[in-house]
Amino acid sequence: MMIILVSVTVLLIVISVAQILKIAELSAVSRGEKVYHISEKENKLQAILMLVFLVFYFSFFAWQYLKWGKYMLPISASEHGVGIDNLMNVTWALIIPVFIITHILLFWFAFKYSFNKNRKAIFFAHSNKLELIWTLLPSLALTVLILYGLNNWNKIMTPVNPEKEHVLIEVVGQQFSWGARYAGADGKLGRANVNFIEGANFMGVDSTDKNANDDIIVKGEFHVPVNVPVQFIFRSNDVIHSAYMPHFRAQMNCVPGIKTHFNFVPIITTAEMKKITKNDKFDYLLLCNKICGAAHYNMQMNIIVDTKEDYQKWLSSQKQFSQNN
Ligand SMILES: [Cu+2]
Repeated sequence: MMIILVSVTVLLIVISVAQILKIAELSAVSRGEKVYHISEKENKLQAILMLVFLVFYFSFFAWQYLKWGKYMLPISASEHGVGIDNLMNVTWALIIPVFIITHILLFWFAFKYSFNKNRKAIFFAHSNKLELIWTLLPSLALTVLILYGLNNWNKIMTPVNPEKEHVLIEVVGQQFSWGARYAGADGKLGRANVNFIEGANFMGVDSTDKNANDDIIVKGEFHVPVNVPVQFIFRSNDVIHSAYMPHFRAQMNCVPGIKTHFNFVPIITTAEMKKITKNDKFDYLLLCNKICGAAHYNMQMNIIVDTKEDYQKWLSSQKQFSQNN
């Protein structure tokens, strides 16, 4: 009811303002005034406002950076993340100067070339040279960025060589929590199927598959060893989720019915990152980055990066799948 009343009131105000303006316009016409004539004073004011806006605009960006800059991510905790950060920095280095120069020119020109009845505009239809410059320069910049990006992408998306030392973890998302499963001593994850999801077996692990016996399933937090490649397999039990590990510059969709992959090498332990960020409460996080329902914001899991020894200790203290069932 309140919304309807407010909407009707706003509508009536708009209609009355429009009517008042119309009356003012008609009475000006009847006095023989030129209604759409813009005086020199108005023109100058608009030109100055362009410069005022320019200052306000850049001050606003500076203020935002000073106010929210502290929420930026710390240095990358994964090997490939360093490459992503470099790519990002190169992109900024290209974009920021262009952004500043074009915006200064935009508003300065609006000020400098505001209407002047004594000045005649130059009729300028075409220049091959100009066309060539503003086509070639952006294409060149974009080609460099895309090739650089592709190079990074190929490095990031190459799966871990299964022959080499690595940790295999399956991450499953469901409304509204995460679970992680380790392959255990045999290095093989047991089969899983949504039809087996029941009670504590929220990952739908097939208990008749012997590869599943030594699998380790954890909730709340999962551990990874530092400097060892981690191969992730992602699944979803219900809707599309997105496994987002910002400190490792990693994100991959979890899609019901298919398995997706990602891998990274953690290079900074949780204890070291606590020192770097000067925050005793710091924890790496796995978040959901796809709005998947009402409690989406609360869908997270802690990631602990341990030394190899601590990781082994933690892993051996966890229950195997066969001990739970
Ligand atoms: Cu989700």
